[in-house]
Amino acid sequence: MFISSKSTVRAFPRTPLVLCEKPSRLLAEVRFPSSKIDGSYLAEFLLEKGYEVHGIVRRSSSFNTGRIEHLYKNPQAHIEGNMKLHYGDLTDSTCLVKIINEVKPSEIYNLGAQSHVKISFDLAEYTADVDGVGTLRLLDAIKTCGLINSVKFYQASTSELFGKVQEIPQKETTPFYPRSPYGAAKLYAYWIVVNFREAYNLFAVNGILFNHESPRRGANFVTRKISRSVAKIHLGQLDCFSLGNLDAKRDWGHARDYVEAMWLMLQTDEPEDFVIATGEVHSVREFVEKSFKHIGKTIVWEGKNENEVGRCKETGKIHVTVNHKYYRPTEVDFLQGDCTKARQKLNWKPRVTFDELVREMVDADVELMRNNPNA
Ligand code: GDR
Repeated sequence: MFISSKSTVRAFPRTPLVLCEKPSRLLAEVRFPSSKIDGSYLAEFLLEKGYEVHGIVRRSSSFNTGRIEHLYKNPQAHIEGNMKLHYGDLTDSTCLVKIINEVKPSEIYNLGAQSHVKISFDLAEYTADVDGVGTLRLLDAIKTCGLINSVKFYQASTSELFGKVQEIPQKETTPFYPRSPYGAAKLYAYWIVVNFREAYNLFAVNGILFNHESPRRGANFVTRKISRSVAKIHLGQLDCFSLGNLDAKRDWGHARDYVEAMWLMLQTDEPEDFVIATGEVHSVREFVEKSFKHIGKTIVWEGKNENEVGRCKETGKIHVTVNHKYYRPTEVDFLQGDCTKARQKLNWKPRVTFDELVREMVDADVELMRNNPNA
């Protein structure tokens, strides 16, 4: 669901004064997947700032706008206010040209992607098309529409570029070594953005964001899979769930903090690439332990590799098993970002701590599952 939709947001400040004073920022278009978390938080953030936000949504036979429903002027009737949606797709150049030409944005945030790393091994060609060439299509559409000198472009780059890390921690100058079709596609996107900046003087930036989570995270990313399962176990709706590599380590922040960094990158005078991260590293195993701790259970690990299980110390029940099907052909074992540049130049810093993130996700899923056990 979350990988199937992409959307764009355009924005312009509502106040006529700002329109007059800053004509180059009159309009902003933001590509974001409406059913993904970043798009929904970014849309909220921009609407709050007075932007008019335009999103591109991929056509689907089922509704895929769940995470932005509350942003409609009338959510019951889907009546648009300052958030407007367009049907479109990163694989369709014509529609991108049409939408950009109609909207004439001043800011574009390209968050559209097939964003699941494991799934990219199965959908490698599609991932390359959407995440890699799709970025080129969007950049070319800006050029075709004659907006190269007026628009500011944000590209959702990723810590997956660092893959098999060549340096710890990873910063803007760390060499890339992607480990998946997703990472390789994003590598192309990264460099085509740099090329448009250097060749055509486009204000284009790469936000190299490390993992960022929230209760809105898609259900098959590891943090949300854990928080959902732990919530169901707490409510007696589930006994046990399976994970893959428990020892993978990530630098996990909160998505709400990270969309602010996206916006800040477009408010600078010179386009530059930035790493956005917390600098803290935790394992999948730790995320599991903390989530269970929050519902009053202590997890004790037994066994090794695929035979490892997580048992509840208090009840003796096995709640976690390991399943090989969740392993990746090539894994990214360890990511830790150094966001010193963003701290210094954007005055950005992460606010939500790891403990707060885990608690917020588990609490939200307990609430969700209590009201709707089939969610
Ligand atoms: P990631 O996120 O691949 O880092 O990419 P994900 O949550 O999928 O995996 C994180 C780590 O957890 C391990 N893992 C599992 N992962 C999933 N999904 N399901 C499991 O059952 C499981 N068990 C263990 C993985 O092997 C991995 O090491 C995310 C995406 O949002 C990208 O789009 C984004 O670019 C990066 O974060 C930054």
